[in-house]
Parts: sequence; C-alpha cells; structure tokens
Amino acid sequence: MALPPLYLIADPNLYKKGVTLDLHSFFEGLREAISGGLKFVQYRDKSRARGEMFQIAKQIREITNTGGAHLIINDEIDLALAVKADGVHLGQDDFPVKMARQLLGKTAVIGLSTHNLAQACEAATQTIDYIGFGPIFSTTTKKDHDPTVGISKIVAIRKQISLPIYAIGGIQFPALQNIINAGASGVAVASALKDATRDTISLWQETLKNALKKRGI
Ligand code: TZP
Ligand code: MG
Repeated sequence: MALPPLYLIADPNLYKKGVTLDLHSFFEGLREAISGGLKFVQYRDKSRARGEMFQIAKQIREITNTGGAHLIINDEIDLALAVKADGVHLGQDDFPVKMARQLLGKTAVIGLSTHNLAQACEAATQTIDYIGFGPIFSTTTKKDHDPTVGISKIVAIRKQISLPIYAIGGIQFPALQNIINAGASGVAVASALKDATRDTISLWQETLKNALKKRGI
C-alpha cells in the first residue's frame, strides 16, 4: 500500500465538552476530513477502557471503509485485528515489531515511533513500513513526550534510511514545506487538524504533494 503524505491522528480526547467526550463531533470531524480527501487515519486513545475503544474503533473502521481511507490502530494489536484495521502503530516500549508482524501478517502496515537517529536506524532494520519521528515541536497532545527534535534532525535521518518518515508533534501548516524539504515523507498531525474543513484538508494535501514533487517524489 502506498502511504499517503497526510496522516491524521484521530484522538477523541481532543473532543471534549468540559469533561465529557463529544464523540459526535469526533466522528463528524473524521467524516469531514475524509470528504476532503484524507486517506490515512490513526486511532490513538490513551484514556479509554479497552471495551469502549473497541466500540469507537469499530465506528472509525466503518467511516474509513466508506471513505476509502486506511486505518491504523495505535498500540493495540488485538484491537487492530478485531476491527480489521490496516495496521498498527507501535512505540519504543510497545509490543515487539517481530511479533506484531507475525500476528498481523505480511500485508499489514506497521509503523514505529522514533525519537532520535539511533532509534530511526535501528527501526530501519525491522519489518516495518514507516517510522514516526518526533516530537518535532512541543505538543500538549502527547503527555510526557520526549525532548523536541526540530526539523533539522530529519535531514540526518533521511541520509541514513530509505523508509518513509512521518514527522510528528506540534506540526502546523506553515512548517509543512520545510519538513518535506528536510526529507520527511509526510506529517502525522492531531491538534492542528481538529475540526479541519474539507478545504483545509485538501490544502494540506496539495501542499505536501507539491513539496514532495519538488523533491522528485
Ligand atoms: N507522538 C509524538 S508527538 C504526538 C505523538 C502521538 C502528538 C501529535 O499531536 P499534535 O497535536 O499534532 O502535536
Ligand atoms: Mg504506543
């Protein structure tokens, strides 16, 4: 599967009315983004019981299937299997990639979070399809995140590995060009695309596509 440059991290915890989750807005936001051409979604949820995650993931699977978008599940291999997701995104301390590959099969998309050059080089020796690299900038979406790395660190990683690299963490529209010029294959974004209209999504996608084209990709 060709990996699209825009990767939306769908995190329901960004959709709250006070302390109450606003799942209606969360699902509507996802439908809107997909109507703008979004093709790559990750369900990430650090605050829910697994039973509830399953219910949410099932609905996301329906929405992504209807819109022809790929769905990746953060962390949870059994949840990915249960909802027939396209793959899983693992962190450095999550389930081993080798086992995830055995369980999910050859065609599954497996991504791995990396936070420095050594981790990125090590990731490239594993049976994964892409790395996430970051946080590029500071973010409140991920609690206790690793130190920020900045855009320039992408350059060194691109020189060492040929795997797709998704830059992640605090990414806003004005940074897109520089991130792709530095060697990233795309961006993984949560808060900046919360409530994004279809026009915003298509502007991000066009900007990423054009920046990649300038690199000959
Ligand atoms: N990993 C590193 S930063 C981050 C994750 C999951 C959060 C990205 O969210 P945002 O809102 O785009 O900064
Ligand atoms: Mg994880």
